[in-house]
Amino acid sequence: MSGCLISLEGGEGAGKSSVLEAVEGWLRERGIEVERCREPGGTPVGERIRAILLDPDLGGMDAHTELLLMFASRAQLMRERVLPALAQGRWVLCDRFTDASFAYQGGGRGIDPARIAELERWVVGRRPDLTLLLDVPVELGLARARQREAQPDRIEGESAAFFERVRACYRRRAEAEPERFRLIDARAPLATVQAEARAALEDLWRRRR
Ligand code: Z5A
Repeated sequence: MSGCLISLEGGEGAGKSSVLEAVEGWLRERGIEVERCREPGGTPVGERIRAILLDPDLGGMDAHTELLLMFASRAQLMRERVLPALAQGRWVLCDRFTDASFAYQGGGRGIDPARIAELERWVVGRRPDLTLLLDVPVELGLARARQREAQPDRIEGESAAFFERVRACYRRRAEAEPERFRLIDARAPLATVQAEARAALEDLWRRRR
């Protein structure tokens, strides 16, 4: 059986990392082999690209450069980890995937989504089997993220208006593809959010058995 590709998406401080832990544990308890990765990054090449993308000293980066670097990291991740894992029947859990490019570089920076879709066809060629979208109001997410980190990275330093556009774009994508997305209200306590995420995985698991 070929594996499943599951992505976690959401704005700043939505709780993706915290939810990934819970979801991974649930899958392993069921004997499913899991490949966990993050974007940008997830490979030695991708982690170097990530360092460039998030460096707060590189404030002059053009939006198209940013988009192409996101996809350069993704190209490496697909070939080095995602495609081999899926071919071996593993479930891939990815902390962000192509929807993030539509939301941040499309919604946030204003790049034409048709351009991003071209890159998606060329570099990725598929969408996740399931996308968990952790939706949280921008102010709440930023407050959570601020508690955790001292200095914001290059993208975290963007304005609240930028993050509002990102959130709106994510929500539109979830509305347009309800069969792929599970929209989770991430204002709820973490245990509730984790339980909803596990329930979505359980649905997928039952359908695949
Ligand atoms: N990016 C892009 O622009 N284009 C792309 O194509 C891709 C990415 C792939 C790096 O992503 C940046 O790259 C990101 C988008 C951009 N920039 N931004 N902004 P990242 O995923 O590595 O970084 P991130 O978005 O900054 O993730 P994060 O801030 O680490 O968020 P999180 O993983 O969703 O949150 P968390 O670490 O699980 O939780 C944050 C805190 O909130 C923590 O203290 C938790 O204990 C707390 N928390 C979480 N959930 C709850 C609930 N439910 N209640 C109370 N407290 C909670």
